[in-house]
Amino acid sequence: MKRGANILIKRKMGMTRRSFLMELGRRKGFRVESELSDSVTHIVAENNSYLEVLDWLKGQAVGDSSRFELLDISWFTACMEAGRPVDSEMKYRLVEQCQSPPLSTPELEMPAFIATKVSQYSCQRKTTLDNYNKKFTDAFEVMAENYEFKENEIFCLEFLRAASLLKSLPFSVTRMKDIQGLPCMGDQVRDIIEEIIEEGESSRVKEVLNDERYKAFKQFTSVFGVGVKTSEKWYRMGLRTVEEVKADKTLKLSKMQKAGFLYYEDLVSCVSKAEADAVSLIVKNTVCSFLPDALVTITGGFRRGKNIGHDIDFLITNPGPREDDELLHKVIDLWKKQGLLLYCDIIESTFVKEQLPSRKVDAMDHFQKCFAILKLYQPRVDNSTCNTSKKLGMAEVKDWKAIRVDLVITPFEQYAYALLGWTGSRQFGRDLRRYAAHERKMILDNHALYDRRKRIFLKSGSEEEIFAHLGLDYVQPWERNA
Ligand code: DCT
Ligand code: MG
Repeated sequence: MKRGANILIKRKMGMTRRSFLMELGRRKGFRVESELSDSVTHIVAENNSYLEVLDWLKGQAVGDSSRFELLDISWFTACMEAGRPVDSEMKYRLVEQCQSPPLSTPELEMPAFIATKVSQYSCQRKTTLDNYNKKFTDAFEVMAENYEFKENEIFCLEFLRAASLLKSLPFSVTRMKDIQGLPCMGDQVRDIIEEIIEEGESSRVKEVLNDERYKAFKQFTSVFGVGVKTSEKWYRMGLRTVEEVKADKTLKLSKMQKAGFLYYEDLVSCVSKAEADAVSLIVKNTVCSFLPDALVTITGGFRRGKNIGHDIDFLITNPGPREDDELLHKVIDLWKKQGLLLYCDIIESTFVKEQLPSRKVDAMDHFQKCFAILKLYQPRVDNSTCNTSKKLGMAEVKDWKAIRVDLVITPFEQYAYALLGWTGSRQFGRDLRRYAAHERKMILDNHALYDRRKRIFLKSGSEEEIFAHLGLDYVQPWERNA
């Protein structure tokens, strides 16, 4: 930032102050850019007049400069205090004053701060688990789920994107003005936000929550192995609850669904971080007993810092030159022998070398994998001397919990792509692929990144390299809770 025709020291001080304020803004969750770009919405200056900033803007080849709000530093300070963007009222605006124009072209190094427009892609936002807009995002997720049950993908995605966007905001939305200029805020979404602001709840969401079909589908899909198609079939048969399905002995259930009903209570109760750590130890020990150098990484929600989940996802790779196609089978066989395996479905790899990545946004990948249910023994906290499943008087004590575990085996050279994909969130992954396709003419999936213009595969040894290939700032796993 320029401080008039001042000497070097002052300018240096200016840069330090600028860095400090930029850092402060970023820490508070604002998007503060160091350079002017298309996404900039607000320009903040300190010690520069309206005319000086305007002159500087003219030299920046930005076209119509009226699209920026030119504000005084007092606006930025007010935002920092409020923890949210405050209205750019008159008192904060830089305005033309009766003063003579600067004698020479101002040599503005850079106007102070530039708060940028929020990106429509969640891979260009930081979304931690601190959600300041839960009452809105919960409502959107109900709407999205209802549209998913109706197989209306467009409306479903509209609500998922809106939920994801509000999760990334560093403040609670309290007025319609707060969402002005934000992407992903369609009419349906705005109506619900408005109603929640005014009434405290949304009548449309309430209607869905009381809807017979929604309630039945919600129950059915909570069973492992039951999706929308099966739910539709059962609903048409007049079934409405999990108990009714269980009681109907004429139904043909898949092996997966049978396990889903058998361990229903355990599986609907969430997996805790402590349980994830305990299972992680079992997986690592078993895998390393066969391949000591294997890399076992927990992915999914737990890698994003969540402390509960519906399952535990693992990625397994062998850094050595040799792959072991039998590893997964060996692990599963051992668990069977140890009596730890309650269910498993092994899917063999369908990966074909040199095949282009999948263009589908929600495509399954081709890795060898296993969807399993493990028996996790839990230490009982009681005074009895029995600490295993022994007869306690008349009652049998269950001292284990059924836990859903996904194991995915990846070749080492695809590991970074698999890690990025399996870390999620689902919405973050969708937006990464959408961004790659629409903004970079590249195709990304869990195996590779392909540059369509150059017609080459881009190799990556780490997630950081994938972001770099895509021209994106790196987003940490805990900032991917979109
Ligand atoms: N994923 C993927 N391909 C699949 C399934 C999942 O790339 N066939 C990605 C998307 C998210 C991530 O893997 C983990 O999936 P989930 O376990 O469904 O999601 P989660 O974020 O771990 O959520 P939860 O806490 O409910 O397990
Ligand atoms: Mg998971």
